[in-house]
Amino acid sequence: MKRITTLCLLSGFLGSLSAQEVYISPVPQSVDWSKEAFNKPAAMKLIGDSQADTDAVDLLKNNLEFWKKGLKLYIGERGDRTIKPFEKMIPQKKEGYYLKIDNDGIVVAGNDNAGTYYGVQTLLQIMKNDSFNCVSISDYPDVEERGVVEGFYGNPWSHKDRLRQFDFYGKNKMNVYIYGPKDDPYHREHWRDAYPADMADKIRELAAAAARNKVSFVWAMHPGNDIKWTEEDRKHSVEKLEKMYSLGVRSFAIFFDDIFGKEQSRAECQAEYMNYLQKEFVEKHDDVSPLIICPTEYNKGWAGKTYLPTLGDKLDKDIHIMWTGNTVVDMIDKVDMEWINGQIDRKAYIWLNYPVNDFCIDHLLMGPTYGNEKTIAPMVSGFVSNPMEYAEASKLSLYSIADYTWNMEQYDEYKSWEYALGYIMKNHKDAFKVFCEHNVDLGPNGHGLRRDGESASFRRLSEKFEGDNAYVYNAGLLAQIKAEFDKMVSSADELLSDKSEPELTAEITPWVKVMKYIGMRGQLVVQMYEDLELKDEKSFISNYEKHVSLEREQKNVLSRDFEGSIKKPNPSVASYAVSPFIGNSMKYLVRTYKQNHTYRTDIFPTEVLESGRYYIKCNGMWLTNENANADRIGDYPVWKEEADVINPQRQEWIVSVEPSGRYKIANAQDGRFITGNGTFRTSKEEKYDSRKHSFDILKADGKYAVKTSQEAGGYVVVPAKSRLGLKAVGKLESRLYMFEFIPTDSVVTK
Ligand code: 14T
Repeated sequence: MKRITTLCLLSGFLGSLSAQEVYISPVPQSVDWSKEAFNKPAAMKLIGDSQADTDAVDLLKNNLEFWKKGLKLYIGERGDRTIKPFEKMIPQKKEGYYLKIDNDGIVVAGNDNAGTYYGVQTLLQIMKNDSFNCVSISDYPDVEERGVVEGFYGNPWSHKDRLRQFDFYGKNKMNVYIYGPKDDPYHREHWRDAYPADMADKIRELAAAAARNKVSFVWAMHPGNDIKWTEEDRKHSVEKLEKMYSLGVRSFAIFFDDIFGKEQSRAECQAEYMNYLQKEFVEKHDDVSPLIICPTEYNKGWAGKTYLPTLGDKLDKDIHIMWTGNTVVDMIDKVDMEWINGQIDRKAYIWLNYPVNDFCIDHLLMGPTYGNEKTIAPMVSGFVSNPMEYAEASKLSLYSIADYTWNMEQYDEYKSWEYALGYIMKNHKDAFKVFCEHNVDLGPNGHGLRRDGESASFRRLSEKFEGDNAYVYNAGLLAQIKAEFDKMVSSADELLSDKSEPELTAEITPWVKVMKYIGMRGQLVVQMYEDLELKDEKSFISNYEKHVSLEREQKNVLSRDFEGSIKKPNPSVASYAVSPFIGNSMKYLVRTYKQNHTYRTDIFPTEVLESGRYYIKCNGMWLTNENANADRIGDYPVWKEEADVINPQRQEWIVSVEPSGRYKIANAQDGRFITGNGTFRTSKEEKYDSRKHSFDILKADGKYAVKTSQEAGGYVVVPAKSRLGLKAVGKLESRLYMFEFIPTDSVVTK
């Protein structure tokens, strides 16, 4: 009874299901619910299990109990005796299946082995519910290869992450996982070398686990940085692939991305090399799948006139070619597909750079997965998503990618997102939804992709308050705004206490904490509006001080703060609407307070530059922490011509004003501070010492001059050739030493 109520509520909310229908994801091609209720039997009897796909049978037996007598469950694939009577019901499609559940019996009939397996997955989804109606389903995928490419820069997924992913792919009917983490040395930097024994064992285990879930484990090699087009390196390549074959890998990809301009990026050479691998490796085995190549010119923005047509022409027609769209990070439409398929004389294999966040690592991408056109299924040979280094959090979007690639035309991004929320955080769906709504947009980033709808309910209120209302006290509106902050705090508390999804909770905790800090800061802001209205100076000042300390604590929260971590971001949550509201409000509040009161106005800093995160530029160059590693000694910041798209944090500097009014400048990626010598610290023992390591910052014409402290000599910091130099004051032309400090959240490069 209780169950039925929940179902009713759910269906009322989503507006489409009646009480006896069950939501199935990916949404099947054709579902026919009858009016008749299915009476869950006391016992079931399994028929056909000796001939049917063994993974499907194992899955079934691990989840349901079978007896010598009971309602009959027939299982098998086309050609099996057991399901002969139902054969004409099976869709003639790869990985298709027919599923019937009624009071005469249950039938799971696959068009092939994977079909039977997916039929069982659907059956299990339905059987999780206590009551539902009889149903028959005819189903198959729209896209042949559906899944994930672990292809990001940063901390690779853990072994456990990957095993948990494969289980998730099986349940959501994704069938490919391409292994290509940029920071696995045996994938890229030392591609020629074999994996050491312990890592090899793990790969073997992964390939087997993937297979059990009907996922093909594709191992990718990235030789492009240093491969020579010689017989010797061709042999090295085949040897490495054979080694991987011996670990149970049966599918392979070769990546030539991000080697633009190198000798290794020539289409003729790549094609010849790939065809060699096809002949000397793939065709030497009878169980290796077609190769996949990620080309160097993998998006339209980078495509010249000849590279892609050359690949299209010369590459063996069996080889798949990957493609990210019009730009590196882009959603895919039909016109794009027509263009690329014409270039490469085959159907492109889509590498979707979403929800990958290696270029905006302080953001989690938890919004609906939207923007890919729903008619491109017949034009792609595969569709894989490059996810976040946060494996569990990525499942939110991957759930929708699975749904989209299985049944494109019926894909509904918002409905799919709603169900995904409940799927990955069952016990705290509402709190999790609040969290996800505040983690949608990427913020300004080098690739230009933005996502709509972040903090939507908050924004409706804040826009009113900041717009028409011009920050003027408005009790009703402020009460509504406060309720939004309260929701952030209470949802954060609920998620922080979660025990049911420890893996997901571990990943998102730093973000959840930041959401809580922002919520609490917002509550203080609302109180300060009231204090100002009531002219309660004491309360205003005390709330102001609380806010300052919360803000400081928030900036100390780090994600991935473990030894050897490649990136340690300070989470950015609700950066689109909520944080700007708080910042603008604080400015308004302090300014207004100062105009009308004198009590303790000395506590407000007169900052030349506000504490925050900045890019530091001079003469068009970016100050960069080249060798990011908090333990390294002897490094110094250097000037780079380009914005770093892969590791933007290397060019991000945390500038904080000290009680002295001087500034500490530290790198955002590894926390190393700049000393009074213009270098990073010069010995392990050297600790941050404000007297020697902080700087005076002076402002003129929108630019800044930076001076070392008196204790450090009172020099002017200058942009020496490739690093920071020091000059005595007075001998300089001012334009040489004027730096730009650009707040990182205001940079739009597109
Ligand atoms: F192979 C490609 F399809 C691809 O997307 N390569 C990388 C990928 O590993 C990375 O995760 C993704 C998002 O950052 O973008 C590509 O990496 C880039 C892209 C750039 F524009 C690296 C440097 C760039 F300048």
